[in-house]
Amino acid sequence: AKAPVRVLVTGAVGQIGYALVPMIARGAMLGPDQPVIIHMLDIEPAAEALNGVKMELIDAAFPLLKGVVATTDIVEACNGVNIAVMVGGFPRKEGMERKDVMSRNVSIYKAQASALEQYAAQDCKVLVVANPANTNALVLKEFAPSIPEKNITCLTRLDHNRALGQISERLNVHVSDVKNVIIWGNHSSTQYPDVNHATVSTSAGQKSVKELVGDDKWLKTEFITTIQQRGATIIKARKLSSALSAASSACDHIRDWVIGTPKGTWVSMGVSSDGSYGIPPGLMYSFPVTCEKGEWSIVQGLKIDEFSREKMDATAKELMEEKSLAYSCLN
Ligand code: NAX
Repeated sequence: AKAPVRVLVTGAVGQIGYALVPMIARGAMLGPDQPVIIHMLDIEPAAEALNGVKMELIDAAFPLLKGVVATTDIVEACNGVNIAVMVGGFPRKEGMERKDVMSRNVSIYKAQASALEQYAAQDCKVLVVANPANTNALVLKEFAPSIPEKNITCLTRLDHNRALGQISERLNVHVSDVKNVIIWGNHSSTQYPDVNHATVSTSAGQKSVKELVGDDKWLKTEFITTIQQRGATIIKARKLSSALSAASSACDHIRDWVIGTPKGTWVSMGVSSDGSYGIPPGLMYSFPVTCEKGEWSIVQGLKIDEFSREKMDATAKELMEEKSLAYSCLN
């Protein structure tokens, strides 16, 4: 039998955390034959609720779940973890300045970076979900210099999956037949969902999404804004932000990273830029990536037209601004 993998979920009491831990315990993240030990961290006011989630995990009698650590102590939470999914953070509340929210998250991610660096397993893979996701991941990377840069990522897979979903609805094809959309940039309303290289599997082979949709105007306007605004649309409908889709996408992100992407398929991940496609090196930016043997690589050589270039640069510019805001919070 395989040795259990330790998976940390921070903010485990929150909506995403509550949806995510049972998925992990059922094998949706690491596969149906991989035992797991789930570490859950939340803050002191949530300690009792955290214990309640632990009780439910026990009650569900998951065959793959070999242990649960539920704690408000960051050191205990990080101890020996192989995977860390960072969902906990400080949400923006009405009337709050952007800088105040940033400042709170910078201090959280700075502290958690040090704890991960000191106590997590050497090869720990980190996924930041909490917003501002790219910039929280950037702070984590800066303050955990001994964690390999390639092990720190942020979630844009939800946006990627939303784009697959919208194309599937529009073309009336199954979502699993659509592939190779791209989310470029920030997990924010400046992200650029790009279908220029996306395809659909049909009985007559792979067809281009652009050709099948046949409506360039829709792809360049409504499609893009639908994906950019999807989070807000869900809040409007549910009075709560996306949770099950975020949790499911976090599982997809880690699963593909660890197990690998299928041949000929790429996914979107927020990763540290190496300068590919003219994106400033070191910026945490969402790129198309393929994964093999636990390592992601940015897909190279895609043709970028002028429309795409502008959108890719606009979202990079926003990330540079967030980066300087984050740095200004350090002083
Ligand atoms: P909730 O407010 O329901 O849960 C957040 C949890 O984090 C709470 O239980 C809170 O006590 C805990 N927490 C706060 N500070 C903490 C700390 N320092 N250490 C550990 N835990 C801490 O939010 P939820 O709806 O679950 O969303 C979580 C985060 O995901 C938010 O930042 C949200 O903006 C972000 N999202 C990111 C998405 C993405 O695609 N990257 C999509 C969904 C989601 O909006």
